[in-house]
Amino acid sequence: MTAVTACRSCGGTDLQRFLDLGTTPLPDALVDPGADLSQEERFPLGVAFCPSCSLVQLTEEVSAEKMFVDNYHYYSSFSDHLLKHSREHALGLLRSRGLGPDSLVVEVASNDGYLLRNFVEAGVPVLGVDPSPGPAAAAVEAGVPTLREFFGIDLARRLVTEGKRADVIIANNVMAHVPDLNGFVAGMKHLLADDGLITVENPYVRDLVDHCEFDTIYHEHFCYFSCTAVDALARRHGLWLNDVEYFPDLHGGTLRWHLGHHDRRTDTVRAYLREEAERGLTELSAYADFADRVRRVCTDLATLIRERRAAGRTVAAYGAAAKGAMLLNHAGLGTDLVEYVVDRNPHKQGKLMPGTHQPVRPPEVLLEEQPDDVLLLAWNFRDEILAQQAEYIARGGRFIVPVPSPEVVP
Ligand code: DWN
Ligand code: ZN
Repeated sequence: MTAVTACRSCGGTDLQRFLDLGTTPLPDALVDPGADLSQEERFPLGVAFCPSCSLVQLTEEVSAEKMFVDNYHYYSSFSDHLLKHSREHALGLLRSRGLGPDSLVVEVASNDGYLLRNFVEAGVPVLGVDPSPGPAAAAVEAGVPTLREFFGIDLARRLVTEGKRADVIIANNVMAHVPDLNGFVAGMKHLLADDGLITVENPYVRDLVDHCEFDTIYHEHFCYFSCTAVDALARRHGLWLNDVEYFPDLHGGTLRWHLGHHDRRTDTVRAYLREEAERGLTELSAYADFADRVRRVCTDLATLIRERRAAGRTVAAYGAAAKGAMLLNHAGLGTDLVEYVVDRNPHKQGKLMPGTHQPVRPPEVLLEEQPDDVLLLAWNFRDEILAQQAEYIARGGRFIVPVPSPEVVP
């Protein structure tokens, strides 16, 4: 683990720390039952703002190998909502970019091939890049050519030397996960064909602040983007932030930034940049009270669950998500309060949650055991999961939604 003293985008050394989340385990480092829990690693987690380029970022860095190779069980295909979102993205690009058999679509952090498979079905050549062994193997198995590597300028140079240029580069939920942010963007710039398009998707820091989504802050996410920060990062590498799309229902609020070699900036981008300046997202003031709000949500949530337990109610949780591990740890929700977590990813079932050690079990258990309450750790898929669990609710089950403030539904 290394301390971060300079902005990972602009190099500015005036980083202003505004949040300290203590020491926490790695959010995807689910524990094998029987493992020696005293060996479980925990790392400090602090957040700072860069006044030079407005990038919000962690103040400590854990190695990407440790997080995305040794301890990564995340598979994108376990959310119908995400699969629908990705398919719509692919079909839109097929239409708007006139892609065909002579094109090349590259996806960085292609996971289990959940998105590129749409291009494969359309006969468009693709290349996935993902360092995580499990998801990368699943992608190859699904017929999506995948390089099991980290993406950066070196890999981009190698691909160009091999005669490859990407007509589209897709980078969803990865630009926040790379330690060498400038090398990553330089690599996309180098690999992109002259009239090509880069689309980058990440959760929007404005919604993280507005909805107190502190549990999305963890060691895998080195930084948290505004349009202002992405604009500065793109310009530094000769790319233009030309358009932006907003998806309020994805991962708590996601932006899709469109980058290219040429200035084709839309009024939408200008409006976002103006609004961020007016909102104060380009100054530390927008983050000044965030730590207090986090403390309040954690306290209120723990109190609510203690009261319900004291009244004799049983409490489980849904979603062995990275954000779920963060929430359980920051709010101090051990097995005395939350007994187990259900998740439909079989790679997570049978393991224990990082730090708090709840067993991860299949969602079918909710109907078998009918706990009184279920803490919705995967709140970003609220509609999908509540609909899926209609029978549990019909039998009297209740969900506790933790952010933006604890709420019992229905
Ligand atoms: O950047 C990242 C964000 C965007 O997504 C990555 N760090 C990985 C991931 O973070 P996460 O682990 O917080 O992601 P999810 O996708 O919110 O996790 C949802 C969990 O819930 C997964 O383990 C799958 C599970 N799930 C389920 O069991 N039943 C999800 C759905 C929709 C379901 O119906
Ligand atoms: Zn900076």
